[in-house]
Amino acid sequence: MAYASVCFPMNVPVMTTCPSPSWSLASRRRCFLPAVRCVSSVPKVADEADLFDLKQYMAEKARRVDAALDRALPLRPPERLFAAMRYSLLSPGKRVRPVLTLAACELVGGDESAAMPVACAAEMIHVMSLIHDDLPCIDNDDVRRGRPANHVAFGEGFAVLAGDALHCFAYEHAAAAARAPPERVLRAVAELGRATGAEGLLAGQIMDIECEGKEVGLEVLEGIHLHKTAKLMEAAAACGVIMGGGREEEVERLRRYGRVVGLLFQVVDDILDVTRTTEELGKTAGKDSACGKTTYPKLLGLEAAGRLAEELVGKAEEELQGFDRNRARPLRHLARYIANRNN
Ligand code: GRG
Repeated sequence: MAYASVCFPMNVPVMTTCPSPSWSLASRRRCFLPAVRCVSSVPKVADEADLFDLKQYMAEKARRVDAALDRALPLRPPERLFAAMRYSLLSPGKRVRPVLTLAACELVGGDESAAMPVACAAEMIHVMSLIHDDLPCIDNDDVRRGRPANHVAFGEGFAVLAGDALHCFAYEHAAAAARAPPERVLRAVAELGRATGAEGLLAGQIMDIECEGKEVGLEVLEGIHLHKTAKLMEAAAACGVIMGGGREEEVERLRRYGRVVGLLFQVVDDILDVTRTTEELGKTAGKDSACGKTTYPKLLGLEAAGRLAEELVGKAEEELQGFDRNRARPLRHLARYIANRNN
């Protein structure tokens, strides 16, 4: 497999054993990328019958997620550790992952409150990964969400430990705060652990490190993002259906939706990295090319990367077909928002 020789020259077992079904997406010809050569089927003009104020929806959901996060993690001893955790957790993020969980729960008729602790856990895991990602030994970034990164504000040791503490607390919170049948809670906790661990987000970060400074192709790039970004979004969406009591087939549909949206997110991230300023992004612009990272615009050109993003929106919408059209509206518009976001 091309990836094994490019990224894991030391024969790390995870690569030789094909860690998860999604890893081999490309080699099974289910790779999203070749389709970029086709004309996009996504209409450029919004469907007028499908108007929806996603901005207001996101703002309202984010407000409730913020309040739930604040309640979940009050300041207490050891105070500097909790202060470091709260600093990053409550900083102004888009809350895409928790909103995915809440919207997926409501899609199958569940109540928001059933999914909120798991939604918060997904955000805690995401924030942990941002804190660790910014560390000098990983991505070495000083700015996050428009503020000094955690290690800049609290020092490296605290940033490592605040990330670790948030990671542990995410599972504790999902398990202890959920008011739902225990089998749903157990399954959601397992989903989050699998998405984060050595075959999920962590695998993506390892691949990213191994590939730094190397020329990689589209399949490898897709493999990195499917793990580093999409796994947690898949799990966030699947967990929403699980907590809402959805059927197995619905869990899998939302998992696929989350995967496509995760990849879309990264394609757009790469585009924004070269088209926006640091102020607009709230993180360092132009970082990818400065670090010699392979990106979609670098491999495909900006225009084709944009067409790929449009195509992924279409694939996300396909996964929502068959669900109640009104209930699916937030997720349909969320995919479009991710494609058109500015930061
Ligand atoms: C210790 C288990 C463990 C994991 C850490 C460092 C690391 C391993 C993983 C890095 C993962 C990472 C930072 C992926 C990038 C994901 C991504 C696209 C982040 C930006 O997400 P947004 O735009 O950010 O949703 P906001 O700030 O809006 O939440």
